[in-house]
This record gives sequence, structure tokens and C-alpha cells, in this order.
Amino acid sequence: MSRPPQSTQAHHDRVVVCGVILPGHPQEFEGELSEVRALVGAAEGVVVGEGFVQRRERPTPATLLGKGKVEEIRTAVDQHKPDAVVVDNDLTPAQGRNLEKAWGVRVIDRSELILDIFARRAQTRQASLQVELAQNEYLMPRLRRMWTHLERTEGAIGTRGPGETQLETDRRLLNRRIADLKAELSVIERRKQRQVASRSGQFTVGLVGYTNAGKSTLLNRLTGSQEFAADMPFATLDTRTRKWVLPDKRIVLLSDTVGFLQRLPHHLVASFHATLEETLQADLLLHVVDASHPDAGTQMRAVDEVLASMSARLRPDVLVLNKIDRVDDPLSLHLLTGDSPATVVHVSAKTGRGLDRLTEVVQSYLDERSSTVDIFVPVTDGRTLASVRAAGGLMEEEVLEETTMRLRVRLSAGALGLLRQRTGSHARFAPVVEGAR
Ligand SMILES: Nc1nc2c(ncn2[C@@H]2O[C@H](COP(=O)(O)OP(=O)(O)OP(=O)(O)O)[C@@H](O)[C@H]2O)c(=O)[nH]1
Ligand SMILES: [Mg+2]
Repeated sequence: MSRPPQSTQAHHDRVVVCGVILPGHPQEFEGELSEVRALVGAAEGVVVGEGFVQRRERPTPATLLGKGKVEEIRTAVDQHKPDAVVVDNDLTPAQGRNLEKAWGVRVIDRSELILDIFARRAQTRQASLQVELAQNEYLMPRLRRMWTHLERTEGAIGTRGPGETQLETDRRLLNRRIADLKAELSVIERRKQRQVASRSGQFTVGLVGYTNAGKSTLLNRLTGSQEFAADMPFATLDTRTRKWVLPDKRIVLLSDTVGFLQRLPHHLVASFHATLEETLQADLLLHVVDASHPDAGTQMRAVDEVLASMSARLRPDVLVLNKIDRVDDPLSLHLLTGDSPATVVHVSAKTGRGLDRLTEVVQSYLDERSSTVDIFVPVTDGRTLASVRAAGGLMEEEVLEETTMRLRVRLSAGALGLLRQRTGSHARFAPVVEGAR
């Protein structure tokens, strides 16, 4: 909850939280304001006092919250003297201004809070630029709010208030910064696209899911990595891709990415589009769900919605119900998956339960998209033999007439193409007709 982003101050902002439930908002939002509390924690803030929730048919245009609620919160502000009030909704610039006037304290809306967390977590150049871009676009229509204290000179004949002039300068600078950020990002994105294209021979598996579902923990467990995983929203902001060696030695690339959240700021989704796309282009998409969460169903739908908003054809192939070590009632898992067309696997990334089944599922997808080939290589060509063996998927090896090796492999079309390139004219490929084996 600081600007500029990435503050290293140890100071913890004390905040009062409130929110309005509008028709169509998920149930989760009701009651405890538990999600916004977790978000405040992730922004290193501390919630003081009770939260204020108001259910309304439609927002009050000027202040979002109703008059009575604004008064009630004013009393809480007087009592607790917080650094800010966090409103778990998006506010228009005018609503933010009006509430700050009414409460005499800084007001932070949901988008700003989420942007702040992202700013704290960004580790790569790309993530930092993406967050800064989203922050600046959020700030643009709100610049005026920062200059309200200078507005008194407004309207005097023949004068333009110093606030106005400053505002114009700020706008110009901000626009220039936004253009620079976009330019630098597009350079990084093009470079990454080339990297992704260079992997085209490999079978790729992408992990998506609500924040805190356990994606990074699963990636670490399956690939023996040690990426940051923690009980907080948005522990991961970047795409990480790791090699996953399957029991039959075939290699797939497993990618982890930023978690989703319901009602994500659209600036942020737009900024992170490139990062997400990298994962979403995977051959196989796994949707990881925290099955022990009371709002698991809502979270699953939120993920589906974000995916659908990015591309209509995006549908996860496998639903991974994680954290089953914390689920007592197996029936609840049944209710969660309902009539989902995806393959469902129950796992615990923590204890390792169910991971063998998940591996089988991934292997069988890989098999479906693979074909079997006999590769003939001179026995003396150690290099080519090594390349074929390293590609994985080796099923048989046989020496023919002491001069030629026959290696039978089962690989995805991409991996086979890559192997053909690597081995050049040193190897002869002969497809094995299915069923003849
Ligand atoms: N009990 C239990 N806890 C788990 C399991 N898997 C992950 N966790 C915990 O859940 C928390 C979140 O895990 P992460 O792997 O960071 O989740 P993520 O989906 O990567 O979250 P973001 O990066 O924030 O989107 C951590 O505290 C994990 O230890 C599980 O199977 N059982
Ligand atoms: Mg993570």
C-alpha cells in the first residue's frame, strides 16, 4: 500500500476494510471479507477493527457505499486512526475522491490493492514492467485526485490554477512513460516468443488455477525444483518452466504461472496477457484447484471465466483437485467436479498422494499425441545413438547384423521432428503401424 511500488519499508499500514455486495457477486464475498483480509496481509498491511459489509441493489453513484455506511466507517476511522481504508470493490476516480473527503484518510480500492501486491512480488524485468504499466494506466484517470488540494484556485477569471498546469504535465509524463513501458515490453515479449518457439519439439504442460491453489508446490514436487511457494495470494508472478522427467524417461516441460483471482483488475489481466499466453499455449492444460477451500467452486468458475475471456477455445484438459489431505468429505469433491468434461485427478502436492495417477494421466495424453517409430542407426555412430536415447520414450533396442541398431521410440510429433533434425542423415526413421506391435 505504498507508492512508489516495491517499498522495502518495514512499516505495516494499518487499514480498515469494507466492501459492497452487488447483485451477481459471488457468495464468497459475503461475511468475513476473508479474501480481502488475505490480500491486505499479502500487501503487508494489518487490518484493524471489524470489517464493514453492505449489500446493495445498486451502488450509490457518489460514494458506492450508502450514506449510513459511510458515516459508520467514519466513526471507525476516528476510533482506530488507520493509515487507509481498503474498499473491496473498484471505485471510480470520483468515488475515491469523495470517500477520502468523507473519511479524511487515504482510500485504496480493490484494483489498487492487487496492483500493490503485484508490485511487491514482481521479480523479473518483464513482471516489473507489466505491473508498472498496469499501475500507470490505473493512475491516469485518477491523477486529478492527487491535486485536489490545489483546486481552490480553479475558476478564477484569467488564471489557470497551478493544479491544472501540473496536472497537464503529469499527464504528459505519464503518457510518455506508458509508451516507453509498452515498447520495452514488446521487445521482451518477442524474445520470449522466440524462446517458446525453440521448444516446439517438446511436449508442454501448463498449470493454471486460482491463487494459492498449490500450483508451485505441485511443480516443485513433480520436477524436484524449489520455486517459491507460500500461503499467500500471488506468490508467483512469472512463468517458470521446468523439466519433468516421467517414469519412462520421457521429458515434458511443466510451466507454472501467475494465479487467478475473481474480479481481477482488467488492466492487470491485459498487462499479464503475454505471460499467461506462454502457459496457455501448452499441449496439455492442468487446472489446479484447492479442493479444501470452502469457496473452491467459486474459484474454479473464476478461473474458467478468465480463461474464456482470453480465448474461447481454452479449456483445461485435466482438473487437479489438490490438498485432498485436508478434505474429510469425499462427496464434496464429487459435487465440485459435477459434469466437467475434463479428466479429474485427486492429489495432495504436500503428501504426494495421487501424484502417480496424475503422472499416468499425463503420460496417457502424451501417448495419445505420440507415435511409434523404429530408428535405424549404425552401431558405430555413438553420437546419434546418444541423441536418440536422450530424447526419451525408448521402448526397445536391438542390434541387427552387428552393424545397425534398431531403436523403437514413442514420441510426440514435435519431439520426433526435433530428433529428425538433430540426427540428420545418420538415422533412418520407419513408422511402426499401430496394432502391428
Ligand atoms: N495441506 C496442503 N497444503 C498445500 C498443498 N499444496 C500446496 N499447499 C500449500 O498451499 C499454499 C499455497 O501453495 P503455492 O504452491 O504457493 O500455491 P500457488 O497456486 O502457486 O499460489 P500463487 O503462486 O500465489 O498463485 C502453500 O502454503 C502450500 O504449502 C496440499 O496438497 N496440501
Ligand atoms: Mg505459485
